[in-house]
Amino acid sequence: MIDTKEKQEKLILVGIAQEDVDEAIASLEELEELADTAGAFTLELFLQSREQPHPGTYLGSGRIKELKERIEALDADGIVCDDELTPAQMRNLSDLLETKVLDRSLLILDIFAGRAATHEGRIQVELAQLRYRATRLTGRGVSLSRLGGGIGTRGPGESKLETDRRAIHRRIGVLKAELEEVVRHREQQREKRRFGTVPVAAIVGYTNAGKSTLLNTLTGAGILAEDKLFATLDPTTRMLALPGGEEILLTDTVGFIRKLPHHLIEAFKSTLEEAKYADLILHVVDASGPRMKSQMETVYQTLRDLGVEDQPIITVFNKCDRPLGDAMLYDSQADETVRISALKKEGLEDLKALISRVLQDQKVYIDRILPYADAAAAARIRRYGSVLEESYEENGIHIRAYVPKAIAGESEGKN
Ligand SMILES: Nc1nc2c(ncn2[C@@H]2O[C@H](COP(=O)(O)OP(=O)(O)OP(=O)(O)O)[C@@H](O)[C@H]2O)c(=O)[nH]1
Ligand SMILES: [Mg+2]
Repeated sequence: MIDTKEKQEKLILVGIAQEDVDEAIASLEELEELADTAGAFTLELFLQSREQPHPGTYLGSGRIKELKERIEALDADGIVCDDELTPAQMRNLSDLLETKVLDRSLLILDIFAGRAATHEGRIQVELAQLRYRATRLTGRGVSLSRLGGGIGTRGPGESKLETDRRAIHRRIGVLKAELEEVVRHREQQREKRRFGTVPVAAIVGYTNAGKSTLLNTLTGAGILAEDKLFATLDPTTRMLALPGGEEILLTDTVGFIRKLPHHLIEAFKSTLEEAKYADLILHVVDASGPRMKSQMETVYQTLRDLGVEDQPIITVFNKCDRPLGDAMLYDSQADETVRISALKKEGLEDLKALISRVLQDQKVYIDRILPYADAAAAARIRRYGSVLEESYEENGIHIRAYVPKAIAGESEGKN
């Protein structure tokens, strides 16, 4: 991600503590990781306690003066505010501070732009970036022009981001149409998978929790896993064989983070929605991290926002090879929990057994007579279900079995 031709930007990170100072500091520290991932160097953290961000300037006027002095003293290239700024706040701050002003959303968008590898990923990122820009280029608010180059101006791939307002709106139209096409194709694939009735488990979790490492460990998927935020953007799906011989599809996808920009959620909806159509959610948690609880809360909030509500959840407490913090490893929102180390390959058998069990619980009991002509249905039940009894009778095959809901629905009404 770090472009060696560009000089590393030195930034001051600015946050507001509303009630909980620890929470605000944790959020700023995470912003520092984001800045690092985007290739910038953090000079210092600058926190103001305020009930609300100032509606016009984010910070109060006294603190703005102080911040300006710090910018000069440290020779900073710019600042990053920990919340998404309104167009007015961004314009006013950059006028008052006479420096480059970024916000958390721009930073995340910039990282995504550097990560997007597939056609779909690129469209989604560019769309999110342009929508963010479109609101900031109205009226005389060309505050983005002060960005110069570097963070906040990089498009996906090598492309340079549009700065002309009318051109932006035109491009948004083109991208939207392209994305709809890609999404339609993807939904068709999803339908095909459904029809195949192999259950799908979606791996979700906070960024850097170890989702890709888990998929790699379980299936040898060979996808990039690294100690950076948002290493994965595009969904990867692999087959996993469970101890009972049953097979499932595992999908790894983009991680969540607090204050995920809504433009990104909007643009990445089809990717994020992988979880919505899954039969089972594997919620991977970094159990060794100091922010475990608030990260889990963010994940659940994001899942609710995406309308993921009905699926069973297995919470996978990962990185248990490391010293764990004081927090208790339990999760009242999950159906089951398990402790593992994806890196050291510990606890994987327990996890697989748990997946089998939860999927088994998902199955429904059927007691049916299938006409002999419908041999395919019987074969599917044998393949994907657990048969309790099978006998050949005058009018067909009598089967009692536990089967996935999809299969139960399929042969319904035929008995
Ligand atoms: N100690 C330890 N480190 C782990 C474990 N699992 C993953 N990691 C490390 O955690 C970092 C992040 O792992 P990833 O698998 O990329 O995490 P991710 O959830 O896919 O992250 P994003 O794709 O960025 O959202 C990597 O440096 C891994 O080596 C584990 O069980 N123990
Ligand atoms: Mg990943």
